[in-house]
Amino acid sequence: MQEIKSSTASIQLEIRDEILLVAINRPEKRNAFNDDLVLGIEKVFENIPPQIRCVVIYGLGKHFSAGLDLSELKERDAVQGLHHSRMWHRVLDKVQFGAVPVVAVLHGAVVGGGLELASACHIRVAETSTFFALPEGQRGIFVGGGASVRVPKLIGMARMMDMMFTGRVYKAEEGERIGLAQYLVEEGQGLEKGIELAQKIASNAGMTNYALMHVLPKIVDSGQNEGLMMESLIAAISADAPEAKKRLTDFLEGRAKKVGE
Ligand code: 1HE
Repeated sequence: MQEIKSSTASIQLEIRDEILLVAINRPEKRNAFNDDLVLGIEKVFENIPPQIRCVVIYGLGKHFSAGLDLSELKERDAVQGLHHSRMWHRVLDKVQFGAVPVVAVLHGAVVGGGLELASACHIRVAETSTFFALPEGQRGIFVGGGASVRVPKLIGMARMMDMMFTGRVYKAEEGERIGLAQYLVEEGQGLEKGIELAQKIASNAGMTNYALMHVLPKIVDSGQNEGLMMESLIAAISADAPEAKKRLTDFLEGRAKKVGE
């Protein structure tokens, strides 16, 4: 077990074969993100060991994360606020567009910046205690960690507006139904499920994971013509890789699993 530690927060790291487990460890403040913790996340995603093929991130204690540490927010002026928000963008871009896919395992509060981190990950698993909210609306502020870009892509703009206008809280089951999470599991089962999914992701061809992480979001953000051209290019490059050729041969010669096996 490795630890990234500052005077106010820590992140625990554990390697299990090709999977890196990242545990946010500030339970006494409900894993609220002060700058130390945000920069700790950056350090983790800048230094993914080369053998790692997938990350699983989760929170220690009763909650995934209570979002931004509000005690730091009070002291900032507008210019500092701008730079602070851009720091979150920089760090969460390293999560979303880093070396390997990231599975978030959620429980308890996934609110504000906690939801911003979760929405920068590639797959979300929610335990039944999970609740999702964007309390920025009630705190008199606006999201600053990328939620306005990433959350509407999961649930649509109208639902995000509702969450901020009215303080609506989505419980786990409803959150899974609308797309805030892809998997709903019993309490205490999240990490096991997250690792199971990470193992599947790790067993993919590297080029497929790369295309999903780095190309698909650009296709989605682009116009139809550009998107279709990018799709053709990445399809051709992926299929040309020796690993793809081997996987296709394995299937054709009866050595690969069928769909659903
Ligand atoms: C905090 C924070 C925090 C807890 N910043 N200190 N996020 C919010 O508006 C959510 C605010 N937090 C809550 O609503 C609740 O804490 C929870 C529902 C998440 C958890 O409740 P509970 O009963 O388990 O814990 P608690 O007793 O409220 O909190 C325990 C301690 O954590 C307490 O400190 P203590 O010194 O009195 O023990 C709380 O003050 C502290 N704590 N949450 C600072 N968020 C990039 S922009 C993103 C913008 C946002 O994320 S805004 C949303 C902020």
